[in-house]
Amino acid sequence: MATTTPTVTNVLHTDYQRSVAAYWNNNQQDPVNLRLGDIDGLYHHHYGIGEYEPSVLEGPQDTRDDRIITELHRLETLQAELLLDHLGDISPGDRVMDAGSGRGGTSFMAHQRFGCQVDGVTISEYQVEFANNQAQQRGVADQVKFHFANMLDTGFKAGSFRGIWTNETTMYVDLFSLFDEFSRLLEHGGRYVCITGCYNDVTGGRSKAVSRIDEHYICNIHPRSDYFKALAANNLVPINVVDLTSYTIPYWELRARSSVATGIEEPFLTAYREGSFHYLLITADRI
Ligand code: GPP
Ligand code: MG
Repeated sequence: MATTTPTVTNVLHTDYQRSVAAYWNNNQQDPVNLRLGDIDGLYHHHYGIGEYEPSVLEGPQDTRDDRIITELHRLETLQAELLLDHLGDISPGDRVMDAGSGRGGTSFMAHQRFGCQVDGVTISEYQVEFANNQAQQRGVADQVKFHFANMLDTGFKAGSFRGIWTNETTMYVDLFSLFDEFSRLLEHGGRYVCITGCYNDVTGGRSKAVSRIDEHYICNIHPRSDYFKALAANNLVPINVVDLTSYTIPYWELRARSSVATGIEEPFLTAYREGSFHYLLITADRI
């Protein structure tokens, strides 16, 4: 339908965007995401928050890893719940957008919670297909739709969304272009929620640990200050900022002890502990 489907045909604009799309089309068999998602069909591409239950490390050795994996998934789901808590009042008649929707985990949770239409956009055609298959299996394909679209230029109608979020996806794009598009898409009073990793302007530039994270995911982590400059430049006014750094460290400590560790655990732990990197939640309203 013309009102719900983006009309942009030229989705990938740059060689960088093509390389990011290729990464997410081709690096999708990592057990750290599939084994966790298989637990309940919510496939996340973000990290976790909250204390883990210490007993998962105890008990029989042969089931220890399964307990850790279940716990990691619980903490990732908790992170998405926290993000959705900040979206404010969303009614079933509203429409919300998941920018960089991955395999759809947060989108399905949003639909469960608000009962509204959810549109996910991603530049990975693999992810679009995976998430739309999930929507079919869940019987919500008429309400939760995933589009092969660029979050910098979605093609959706101006003012058509009550809420937009990015769950760890802003490090792939220029924030000024992104918030320009979100400002166009949100209705007046509409809300934007961002969970991100950003580097600390106070400690200086990009630390070695932060650079290792950038290399690992082919992303470009922004300084904390850029978020607020780009929001202010686009009529998006912060109402809440929460430093989640101390809440995500246990997730990384537990993940480092699991069979699904990927090697990026130590750079995250170093960056967070040395203070060169924050895990931040930012909520802003469109004025
Ligand atoms: C990946 O989630 C998240 C990102 C690629 C963004 C980088 C995030 C920062 C906070 C810097 P994932 O679930 O695909 O990663 P992994 O495979 O490591 O679990
Ligand atoms: Mg993951």
